[in-house]
Amino acid sequence: MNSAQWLVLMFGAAAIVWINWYFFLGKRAAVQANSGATGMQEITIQVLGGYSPSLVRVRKGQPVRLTFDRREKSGCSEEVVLGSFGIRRFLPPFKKTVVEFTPDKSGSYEFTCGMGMLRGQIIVE
Ligand SMILES: [Cu+2]
Repeated sequence: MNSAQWLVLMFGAAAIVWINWYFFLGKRAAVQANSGATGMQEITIQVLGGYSPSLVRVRKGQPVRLTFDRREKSGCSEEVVLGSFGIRRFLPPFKKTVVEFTPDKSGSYEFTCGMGMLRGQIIVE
């Protein structure tokens, strides 16, 4: 093999490692919501081609305030759906939208865009 072929091979291997890290390990880095003196568990989720963080940990029985900070106009992310909590909310572009609920059962709950393409997860424990 010549050096150009090696380069392509190395690049391909690096891309595979990165993709695996991004989808499997990166996604697992859950963010624990902060709860201040009020007991409100607050977290801001950036909406830009996906949800960041996409995995959020909260405690059962305490109110949760998710602030969706939508930084794009792409039609895909204009709605967020938390089916298990009966929530469907329009997210105006370049604005922050607050969604509040109190999880009363532990488990793992999905939140998605209106079409179910972008996905995130809330873990209640
Ligand atoms: Cu979508």
